[in-house]
Amino acid sequence: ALDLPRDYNAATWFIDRHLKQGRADKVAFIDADGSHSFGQLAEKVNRAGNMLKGLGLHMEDRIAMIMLDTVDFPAVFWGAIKAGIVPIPLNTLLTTGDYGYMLSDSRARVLVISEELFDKVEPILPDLPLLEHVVISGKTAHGHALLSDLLAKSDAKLATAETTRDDVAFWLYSSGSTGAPKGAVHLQRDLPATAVHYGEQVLGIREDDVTFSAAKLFFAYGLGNGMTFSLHVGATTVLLKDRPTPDSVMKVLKDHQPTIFYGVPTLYGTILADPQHKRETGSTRLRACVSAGEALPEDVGKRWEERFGAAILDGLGSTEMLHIFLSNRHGEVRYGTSGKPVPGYDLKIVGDDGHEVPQGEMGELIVRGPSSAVAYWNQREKSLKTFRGEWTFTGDKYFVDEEGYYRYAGRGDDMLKVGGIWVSPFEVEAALISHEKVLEAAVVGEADAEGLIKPKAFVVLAPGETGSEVLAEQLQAYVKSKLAPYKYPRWIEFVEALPKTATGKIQRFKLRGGMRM
Ligand code: 3SK
Repeated sequence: ALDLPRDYNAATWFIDRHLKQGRADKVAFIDADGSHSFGQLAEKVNRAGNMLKGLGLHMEDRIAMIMLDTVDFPAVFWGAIKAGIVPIPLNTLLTTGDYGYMLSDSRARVLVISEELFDKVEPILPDLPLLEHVVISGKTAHGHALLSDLLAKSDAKLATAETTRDDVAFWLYSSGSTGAPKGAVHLQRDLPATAVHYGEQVLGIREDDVTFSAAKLFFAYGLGNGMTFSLHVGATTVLLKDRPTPDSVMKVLKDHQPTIFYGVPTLYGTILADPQHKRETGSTRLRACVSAGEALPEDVGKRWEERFGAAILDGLGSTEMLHIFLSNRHGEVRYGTSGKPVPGYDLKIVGDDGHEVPQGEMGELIVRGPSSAVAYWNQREKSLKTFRGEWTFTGDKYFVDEEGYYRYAGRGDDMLKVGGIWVSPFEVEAALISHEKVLEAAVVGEADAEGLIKPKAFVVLAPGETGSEVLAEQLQAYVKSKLAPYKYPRWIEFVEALPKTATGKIQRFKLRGGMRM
């Protein structure tokens, strides 16, 4: 474990240290508005911390952030941490209903939200009595306060809160296979642990790197990639506010020539689908790429390395462990595997009885390491199942091959990872079933042409209804209107009945890879 002092606030290392180390004028972030130096960032962080205190917040109070990737994100996140206040970045792609749940579950007293996303929360604000202030990042206040105005009025000096390494620093919500999302509670010590063990020791990030993460800052993967790792070594980070499409990503690669790029398998696959996309039309300085979120198909890794001249380090991480704890290494990449344990983390593969299985056999992957969340907020039973003493149960099935590489073998539950983000089949099924023409539905993961998993729905129609392409499209549009759009089923197959157990449970395993009754 890292030798952190007991009295510890992560902002001292990640933000304020750069001023003492002569980086005040070095560029920390480049976003849609231009460049922001480490000195400017440190001042903005102080102003953000003072802003929150000025709004009446005290140590351990919580704020929610629904923020696109601009420099306002690190300013608010670190301002809160430096003041001992707990920031909770939320996925920016969710629905009004999702936000209603998370804002009331977290009891956040302040919400900082990008102006582009305000309409998603506006209808629920009257139902959130504990939410006292809404602050808008952007130029249109929508009847609330503008972050820029509040920052301008706040003091540029802020005393660091007297936290310890074991104080709660921030939360991140993780989706579950059943029920509501769970707030994973992370400590001050967790951010430096991922920056040292993965960022420095595996990825080898350096001060002269320029990094770009297509995975957004709200996501644990993006939080490390697009913020913590660079701040740990004093590197420069490019932030993309827009959705990461192949074209927008290639434009950032071309314009900013990053040396490190972090993506997810779906994105690597779609970039490769256009033969014009290559090292010469992107970044000629690329020296390392990272993939996580879902298993990287072997072929995608090999084709990317050939075309872009930089290997992809595929790894496995989780919101609960904060970042990657199992990864391929430079010079030892084995595509089609998740590599080997990251230094500082112990891994075991266990059977249903909790005992380690013999080498080569499949079981559940469990992990012990210095960045594990301590619990899920307000969810005792789910916490007990996941955080068992020092070990965190991942729910992922793995086996280790003869050379010690970990190979992914699926999920222990029915959850799907789509473009790196968890999707619960139950949620998609519930959306489908709420359509008047649908009687029953079952959703499973199906590999697309690139070998990447997407939701597929098997639908039993209500009596008198007939399946057609038009109806399938209507149902897809319907799901998109009810849930975050990335959750919609890419294929819909109409069936007479679903396979079920004697007790009426849908046997999803029979639907994977096609209907087998
Ligand atoms: O969810 C994931 O797959 C993930 C991967 C890497 C780092 C962090 C996370 C949450």
